[in-house]
Amino acid sequence: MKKTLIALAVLGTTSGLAQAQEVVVKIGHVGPLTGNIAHLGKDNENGARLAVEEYNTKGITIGGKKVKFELVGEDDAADPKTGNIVAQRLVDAGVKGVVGHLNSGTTIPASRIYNQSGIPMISPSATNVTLTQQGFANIFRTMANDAQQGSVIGKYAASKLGKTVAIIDDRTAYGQGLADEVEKGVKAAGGKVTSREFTNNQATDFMAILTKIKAQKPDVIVYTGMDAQGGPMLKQVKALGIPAKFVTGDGGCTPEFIKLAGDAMSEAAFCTQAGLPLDQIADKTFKDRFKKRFGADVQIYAPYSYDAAAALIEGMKAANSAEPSKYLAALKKVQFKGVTGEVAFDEKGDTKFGAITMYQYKAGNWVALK
Ligand code: ABU
Repeated sequence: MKKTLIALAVLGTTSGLAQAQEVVVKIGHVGPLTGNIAHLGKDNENGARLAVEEYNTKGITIGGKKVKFELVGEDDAADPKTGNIVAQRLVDAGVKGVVGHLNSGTTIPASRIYNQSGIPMISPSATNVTLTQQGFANIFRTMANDAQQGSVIGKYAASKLGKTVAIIDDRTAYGQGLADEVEKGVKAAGGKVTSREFTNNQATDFMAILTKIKAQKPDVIVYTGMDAQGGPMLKQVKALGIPAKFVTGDGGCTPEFIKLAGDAMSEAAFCTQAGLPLDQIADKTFKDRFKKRFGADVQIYAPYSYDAAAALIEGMKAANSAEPSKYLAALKKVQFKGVTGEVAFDEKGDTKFGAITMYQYKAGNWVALK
């Protein structure tokens, strides 16, 4: 008995004790892992997962204990009701922070659940302006918002592509909100909005809307929605012989859009991202590490998802605590070099260093315009 006690005491002075005291800190991730934009949800989840795995190699100690971060993934199927259910599930599972959700339409309602629970939530992709205007101290995002994006799209469309613009949205919080901002931008640039039409985020047939728009002969069609609709919509624009330029926002600024639009892609297609091009982000090796780990190319917001997870961890490190009530104040003040560049939040929780990039389709890819 005496020998056993001595052995334990010796262990307690060595790394064996630190090992025994390793604590698991759960970080939630939510996005659509099923449905027509599952490829984007997986992209976001993989970004957060890479951050967690890479931070775990650094041997981080918080509150005197070695910490292992664990990503708990949930699927909200891009559906607001499911989003609320899985948000509550993450809270009940004891996550200390959440990366997500992907869609504004799921993120905004779920943010109320995280707010009531006091758990910090950082979306890497939900761009609707309202998200950070609710007065919630624990809600953040790592990319620019739709006031910035809509203004760029509207002004670019009306000043560079033509004076008359038809706008179609998908009636989601994102699509509708961005369409409103695009309309303001078009008018600010002296252009005219010929019509506002809408579809939904499950639609595949846009012929009736496009036939109506064709008769109005707009110079530009702007679609605010996701790639699952935007790609097929451009195909139908071509099938109807509409000569308008086509512009879509960040929800369509993906390799998947190009695949879905197929031979309708041409240099008359444009899109925006609420961030920097992959070859201009701070960490030039990110895309290769991502590809090596997941065997897939970045779709769009994986780097911003990485930085959202990194911000949660940097906040915990700065506060020397993983308890939300203790590290939230530190998270609000973090500033560090993430994979996308400097990461820091303003008083509302928006990124301080948001960028919007306009792309044009050229020779098989979206190419950033100078
Ligand atoms: N920002 C594009 C897709 C996500 C969203 O805001 O709904």
